Amino acid sequence: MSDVESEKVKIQVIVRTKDTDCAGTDANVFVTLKGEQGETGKMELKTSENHLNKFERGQIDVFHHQIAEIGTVTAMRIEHDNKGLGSSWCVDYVEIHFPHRVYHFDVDRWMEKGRVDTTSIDVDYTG
Ligand SMILES: [Ca+2]
Repeated sequence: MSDVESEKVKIQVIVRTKDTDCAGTDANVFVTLKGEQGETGKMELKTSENHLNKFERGQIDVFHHQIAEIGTVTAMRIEHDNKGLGSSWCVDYVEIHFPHRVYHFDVDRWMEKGRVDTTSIDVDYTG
């Protein structure tokens, strides 16, 4: 194992879709974490540990990623590519589970082209 690989941190990204009409999406979803020592770049949330059809109404989906050390997390961006029918999506919250720390981000917003016209939301970590 190289030094670079040994410095990787295993995280879980947990996303809850709101339990409201048409909240679910089939668009491709990405999360970026910003930390005091760097940022992750866009991570695709591709394979949900617990659902074949991810990001549906009221669902909590769990994703696994390995990232380089970025220090204390300061902000999170969640975005989607607006693909698929009914791509609008209402996100309740995102939680990032590090081995020794959990960062909770309340989102509670729609992401879509059209009405609110945003497919990207930045949330600062407020503790
Ligand atoms: Ca879906």
